Amino acid sequence: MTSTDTTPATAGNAPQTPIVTGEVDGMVGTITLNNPAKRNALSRELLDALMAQLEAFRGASVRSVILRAAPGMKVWSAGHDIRELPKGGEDPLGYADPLERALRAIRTYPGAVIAMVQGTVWGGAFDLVLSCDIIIADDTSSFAITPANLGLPYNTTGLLHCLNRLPLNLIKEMFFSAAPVHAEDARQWGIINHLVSAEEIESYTQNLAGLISSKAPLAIAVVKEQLRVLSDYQPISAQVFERLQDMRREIYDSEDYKEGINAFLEKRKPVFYGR
Ligand code: YXS
Repeated sequence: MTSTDTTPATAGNAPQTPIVTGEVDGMVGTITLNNPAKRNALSRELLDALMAQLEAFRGASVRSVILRAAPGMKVWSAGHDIRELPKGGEDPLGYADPLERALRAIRTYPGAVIAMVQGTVWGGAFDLVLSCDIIIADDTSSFAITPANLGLPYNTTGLLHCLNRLPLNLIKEMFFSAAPVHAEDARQWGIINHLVSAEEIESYTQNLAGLISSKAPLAIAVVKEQLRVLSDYQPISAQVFERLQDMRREIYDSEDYKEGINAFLEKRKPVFYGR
């Protein structure tokens, strides 16, 4: 098993504990998110390291990738790093946002990307997990999408990811309530492919990744891209798209959005007035 970490050593000091590590075992690569102090918040630093690891795997023709949190973490990922969200006046989830770039990197990786989920998944990390091809979770897992906690306008691409995977009534309940969907319900709703015990999730995931890696890689890479192109294809007119963007701009310019961010940073509950 070879391991590579992509977190640069700090100049002059001993290398920090890498917040993202990669290991390759045969034709299966594993990316581990390891920033417990910030609950694996999806910061630019963490996401750049994740994307660098995927690129390294692509260069090494790694056929299947497992994406996981470090063992023992109760939070798989706390979602977008709220400290890096704009404080208003610009799209908080624009095309160039590091999270959006990471989602595209996962969705275009020419091999299976399998999310192995132990612990809670929040906000944009739910979009990250949904962007993986297969999700395997244990009974400590839960999934929440939380823009309503921040007053944040989710982006249309992210809504499409949800619409391609989940029933509309579940999507509405998750976005409206920001409440976590726990493991058993996640299995029943089809959020996850397999719910397995904490004891067996690692071997189960490794075995599935190994099985997929033994199949014809070109056939898998192409069928994955065909499915991505077909599922992303949603003909909406330029006028409709512009109207949706306008509606989102109203939100990210709102007092509520500023209040949501500030409340998190000040560690207090937000009070929203709908303006
Ligand atoms: O105060 P320190 O410096 O120790 O740091 C604290 C938290 O500030 C930090 N942290 C985060 N930092 C940036 N962005 C985050 N999303 C984030 N979450 C946590 O981690 C340190 C420990 O946090 P603490 O004390 O709350 O940990 P805990 O174990 O008591 O609770 C774990 C969580 C995940 C339940 C709690 O941290 C939490 O509720 N975090 C926020 C989850 C969330 O709302 N995520 C959505 C982010 S926005 C996003 O993803 C999308 C844009 S959207 O809004 O559309 O969904």
